[in-house]
Amino acid sequence: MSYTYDDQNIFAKILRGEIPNTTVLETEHALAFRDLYPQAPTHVLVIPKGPYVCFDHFAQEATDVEIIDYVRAVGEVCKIEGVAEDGWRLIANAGEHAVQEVPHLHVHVLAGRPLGRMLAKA
Ligand code: DGP
Repeated sequence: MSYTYDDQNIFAKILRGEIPNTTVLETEHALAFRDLYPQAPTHVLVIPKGPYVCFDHFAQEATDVEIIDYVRAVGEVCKIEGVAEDGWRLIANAGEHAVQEVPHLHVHVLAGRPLGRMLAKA
């Protein structure tokens, strides 16, 4: 599978400073900001700064430095948001069946209320 990155996606625009965001954390290779349409009291998106479409693209092509920075950024967001005690969920949607709306890798950090089961039973 080859990945084609569209640099006009909304998160690319956020990274270029063309669209505002509410930043929670910025690192050398990652940015974390609040979701515009929060689905839980804590709903933070964590994105790499590099042009990766989705998690599998990132896992296959990012450098070790980018991957370490990104995973540590998720951990730091958890600390900042204080989610560990009551529990939280990490979601990465990829592609059509997962209804990925923005084609720049992002994980959702969700917390602050009971989140229910991971998937509705089919
Ligand atoms: P997904 O379905 O996994 O691609 O989630 C995309 C998320 O991005 C969705 O929860 C809403 C959020 N979102 C869309 N546009 C914007 C925006 O302009 N700013 C911010 N902060 N979030 C956005």
